Amino acid sequence: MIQELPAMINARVLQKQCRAGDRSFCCKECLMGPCNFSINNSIGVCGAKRELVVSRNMLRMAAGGAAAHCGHAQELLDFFSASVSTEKILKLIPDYILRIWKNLGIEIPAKPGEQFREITDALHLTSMGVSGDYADVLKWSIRMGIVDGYFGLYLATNTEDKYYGKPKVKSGHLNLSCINPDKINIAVHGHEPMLAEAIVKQAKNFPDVNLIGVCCTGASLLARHNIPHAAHFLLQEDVVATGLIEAMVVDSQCIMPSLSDLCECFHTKLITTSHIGKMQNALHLPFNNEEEADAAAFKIIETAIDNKANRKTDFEEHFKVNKPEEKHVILGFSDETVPVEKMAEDIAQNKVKGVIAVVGCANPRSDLKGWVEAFKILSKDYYILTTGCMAFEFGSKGLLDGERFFHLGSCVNNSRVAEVFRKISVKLNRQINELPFIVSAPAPITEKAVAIGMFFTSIGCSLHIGEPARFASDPIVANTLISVLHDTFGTKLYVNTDPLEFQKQLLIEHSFVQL
Ligand code: MSK
Repeated sequence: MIQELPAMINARVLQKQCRAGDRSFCCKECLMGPCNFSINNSIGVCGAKRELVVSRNMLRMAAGGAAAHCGHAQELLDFFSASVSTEKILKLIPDYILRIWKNLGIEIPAKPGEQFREITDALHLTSMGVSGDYADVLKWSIRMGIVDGYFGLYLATNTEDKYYGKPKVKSGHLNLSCINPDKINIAVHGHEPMLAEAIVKQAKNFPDVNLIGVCCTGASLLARHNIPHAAHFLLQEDVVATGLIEAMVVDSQCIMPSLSDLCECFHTKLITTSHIGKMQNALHLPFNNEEEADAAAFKIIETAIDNKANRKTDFEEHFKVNKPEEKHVILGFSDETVPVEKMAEDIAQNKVKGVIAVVGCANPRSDLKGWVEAFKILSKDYYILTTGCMAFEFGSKGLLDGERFFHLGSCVNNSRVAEVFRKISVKLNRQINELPFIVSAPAPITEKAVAIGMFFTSIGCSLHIGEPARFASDPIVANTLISVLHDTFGTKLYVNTDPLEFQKQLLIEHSFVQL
């Protein structure tokens, strides 16, 4: 049924993951290398030691993640011709956190746009021959977390809320069953909501159009407009492979380059909309403002309607017979609708041990089934807040009940999680770092997940990283991170790739807090 894969793809071989890079033991910052640090005590051609290389790689990932989130926020501001105002956001940082950062020698960007200078400095200092002090490089990763959190996550979320409204709690539809074989299916995928919002507006005039979301653009449309969420990052190809998608509209971040080849195998029209995110074989429809976004949205709908004639009817029959069971979830939570007061009371009265935020991606290398099961068991003792692809993973297993599991939206909406932590700490009259708040990225994929982890570390949460535990592969780096968290914040770093072990570790080590 599927058309022959283009000869070009057939001739290529799927790349095996590199064992040195997997542990972050590869340095390719200069053309005398690359140097492989798999052997302990090895020294690079320039004299760099392994701990420096692992720390530099970590900072580069955190800087990449911060660039993506700050870029997302900036795109929104440019779109609305809005000026940057971070004053209100920065006022949310508690004084004790500012003091901790000061003791670490970290200052927050003061002037508008300075966050981009910080990202440039992080890349500069990790280029060959600048910083040779691995501990200082690690400190910069925390600094990137702060930039990511306040100038990326908070700024993007607050701007989206201002122009598109704050989500409300509701029941929503999630998984591939939302694809409708009797309609024209348009999938919107990526992270920035501007064009997706324009399509939502225009699609109201076309009753034959079925709009569905993918990845974080999907999570944000689900939370604001109850547009069904078909897939997270990992399932984006499955959406196209149904053979029922007339247009796959992508903006930026987490879009697999494979979509370009995959859409060629079906009738799906791939449409790119970000001025920086282009793909081969795609129709490119960039926009700069609301008027242009409306025009692009109209053209996309027209293109999809015309493309329906190219759909193979066999796919419709196949989907109807094999349609997945519909999944409905409770979603649309924010720091204003999560029951902060009850959570605080339950912590104070030892009814729960704390709150775990399960954030970030769903890496296929990880035991995703095992992680879902582990958090299901942990939810008896903890409230679970969740965002991004892990939220989808919980939803697809029927766990997003709005009682123990709370879906707070897309990746940039992790600022809502931070606000829940801050508000609970205010209610309990305690510092965030004195409370049982754990942020877990059990299956990270992207640089953004590293930046998000560093952000939560910087505000005083304990951090868990699952597979691949890349930065804990070097004992010097791992021990430095553990002692910075312990000595400076009084928090913990959990590096555990085994769901069952992590769950047991928490239940044994983590007792009820005495307030
Ligand atoms: S989409 S960053 S794979 S959570 Fe935000 Fe999922 Fe990770 Fe992308």
